[in-house]
Amino acid sequence: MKDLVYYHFSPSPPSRGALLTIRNLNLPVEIKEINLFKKEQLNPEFLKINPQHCIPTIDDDGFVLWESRAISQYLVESRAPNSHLYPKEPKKRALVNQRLYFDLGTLYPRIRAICFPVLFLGETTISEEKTKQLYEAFNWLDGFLQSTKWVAGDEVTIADLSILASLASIVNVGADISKYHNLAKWYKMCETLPGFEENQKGAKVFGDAVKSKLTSGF
Ligand SMILES: N[C@@H](CCC(=O)N[C@@H](CS)C(=O)NCC(=O)O)C(=O)O
Repeated sequence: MKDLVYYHFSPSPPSRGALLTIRNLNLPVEIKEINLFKKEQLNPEFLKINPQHCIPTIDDDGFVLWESRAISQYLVESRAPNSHLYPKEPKKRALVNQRLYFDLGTLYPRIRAICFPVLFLGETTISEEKTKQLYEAFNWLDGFLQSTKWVAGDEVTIADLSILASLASIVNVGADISKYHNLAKWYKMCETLPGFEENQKGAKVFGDAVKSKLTSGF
């Protein structure tokens, strides 16, 4: 069986999220970079693989899948079905899913609402309203972490990895998490996770790209 192929762009938060799952499972992988700044996702060869032209995308011996959280779920289920990274027990799994959907539907869209217009649409400031929305999401996340060590329980899961990739991106733009004590403690604890440094490197490139176009910060 061939190694898993991972189409990746390191500044991209979702792309780093599923890569963290690969690193935490310690899977052999062939990474193929798709440079979004050069619009390589629109190359005909990549469009044949993923007509929706988004990364991350995997090719697992001919099985193609995109959507970072679906990739993480698939990789744990296919490679390490008994792993705590995606627990099988229904209530534990439901909580992991809820946190993943929180990232997909709330946290990451609020980060994207700040960064996408700066990176691609010529905006140079961050509105008060968008900042308020971001910090509201931090506050909810801080609340999740009040009674558990990790975002969905006392063991690390793919929800932590997905949220880490999102959060590191906006922290590198300059967002301040220090007032959210549980969140700040969790972020520090994430330093122990495989792939943390690699994620930080990509998040820094992302943060620097956004900051280079801003005339003022948060
Ligand atoms: N919900 C998707 C989002 C994927 C996504 O939007 N990826 C962006 C980079 S952050 C992308 O590939 N953009 C290029 C394009 O859509 O053409 C996921 O989590 O994988």
